[in-house]
Amino acid sequence: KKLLLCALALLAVAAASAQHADKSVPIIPLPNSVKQLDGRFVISDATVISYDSKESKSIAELLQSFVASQYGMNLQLSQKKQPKGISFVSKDQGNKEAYELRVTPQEVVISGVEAGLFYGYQSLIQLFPLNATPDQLSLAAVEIKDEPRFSYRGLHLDVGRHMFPLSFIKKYIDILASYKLNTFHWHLTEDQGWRLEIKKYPLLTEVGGFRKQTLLGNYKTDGDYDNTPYGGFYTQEEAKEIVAYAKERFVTVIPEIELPGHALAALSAYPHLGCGDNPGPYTAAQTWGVFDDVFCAGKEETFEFLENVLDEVIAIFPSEYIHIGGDECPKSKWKSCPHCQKRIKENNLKDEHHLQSYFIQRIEKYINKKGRRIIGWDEILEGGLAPNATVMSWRGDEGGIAAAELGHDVIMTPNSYGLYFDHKQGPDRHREPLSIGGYSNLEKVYSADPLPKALDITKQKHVKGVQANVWTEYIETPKKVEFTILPRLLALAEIAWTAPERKDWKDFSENRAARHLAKLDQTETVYRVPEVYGL
Ligand code: TNX
Repeated sequence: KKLLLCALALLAVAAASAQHADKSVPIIPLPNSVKQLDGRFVISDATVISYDSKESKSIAELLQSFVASQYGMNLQLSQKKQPKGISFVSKDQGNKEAYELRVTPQEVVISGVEAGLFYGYQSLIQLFPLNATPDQLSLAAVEIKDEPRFSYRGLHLDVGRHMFPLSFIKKYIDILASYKLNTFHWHLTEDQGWRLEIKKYPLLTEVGGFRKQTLLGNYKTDGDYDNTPYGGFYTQEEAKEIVAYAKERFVTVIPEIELPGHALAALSAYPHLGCGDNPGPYTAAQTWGVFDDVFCAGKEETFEFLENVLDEVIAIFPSEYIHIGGDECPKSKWKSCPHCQKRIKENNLKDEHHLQSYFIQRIEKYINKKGRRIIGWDEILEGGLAPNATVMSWRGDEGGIAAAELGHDVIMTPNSYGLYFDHKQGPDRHREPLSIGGYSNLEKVYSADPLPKALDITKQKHVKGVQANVWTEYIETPKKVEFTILPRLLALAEIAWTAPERKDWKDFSENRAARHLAKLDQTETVYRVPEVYGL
């Protein structure tokens, strides 16, 4: 009996170490099935990359330029599969994001369709050695079958508080796509700036696109302001360029137009949309926070304006979702506005919270009529949720749980799960760049499970995915954006993609993330050295 126990124990140890070996592929996010095989596949100048369709050709070309730029080797492309070659095969794996990748000493085969093929390519290039000369380039044999846990894997960027150049937006999308995130939530309007050209309302960007000075925080006093206008905006052509760029990388761009709150920049351009009979003048906000002046919910002009804006937004962005904000809308102006009070009475609304719900539901109806769906921050639950709305849960997970229980789709982005990437990455604020506060390190993000524990199992299907948010009050340059998303983005990618039972913090932090950061060291991209490495 003792012997049997002993054998069982040995077996358990063997299983555990096999499992560990199984996990040590250097890929982030960790694939959902990995089998290590014997031997290596050697890449030389004679290695041919083959494809079998227009779609797989473009991915084959990506690999060709990767090998050329990394190792200075020019591999040939071919429509015919060659012995000892690398081939991209268009084969539906059931889920458009799924792929298979097989590396053997004889060949490399990547199969999938659309995003799946692209993700197969992303996994493949992560298997390449960091430092190798062309004469010693080889890959360890492995068989990977992979598909994501969640269909929505997002990262947000606030370009309202600070403006970022188009070239950086593209780099941001590149970073996102290389870790298999598939959604870029572009927060385009804020109290401090309106950043998207709207042809019908040119003052939105001419006036609302600029504020009086560059702010690095609330610590400046009025006397310090230098009166240099700060701002900028994206033209519709530029926004379309971003949509196309993202599409090539299988990233959907969801635009956000904030309403009814966070609207000061819009009001600075079109003051008649504020409350009361003679509203304004307003200026785009010069400090951070939440402001009392919001779109008037009583005037028909407000809805006419927003519908016209949304028409143009819908024409630029083909995404199923249009984000309509909905957060942090103070009700004080509505309380004293005769138009809002009239609306409340005429529609038998209980109070201003129900007026907010009236507002969102009316916008939802309009957007649904155009064949799109709305998504909003969890405040849209107040006063009754719009019937088809998807909720982005940010103030903890309660909003997400409540919405899922009502049968609504949900994206989890709770600040309590460490998903606010504007929060500092170390405990000591004196050692971190100035930030809004809060504390979220790599381990905290990694340990988050987007499925809230308190959510009934039958409602879990409504949780479509997870996103991290990058608010930029204190982040004014592209380098600081990189610093704040990296390496936390690596952990986000893994909780969004990999089955929770496969998560392994030790392997992630000691092996895989460390290797990815070493790779970043070879580029211009900056990151915070995570605390786990002892700094
Ligand atoms: C809350 S999250 C906000 C933003 C701020 C952020 C700072 C959300 C819907 N609203 O307006 O920038 O906190 O962390």
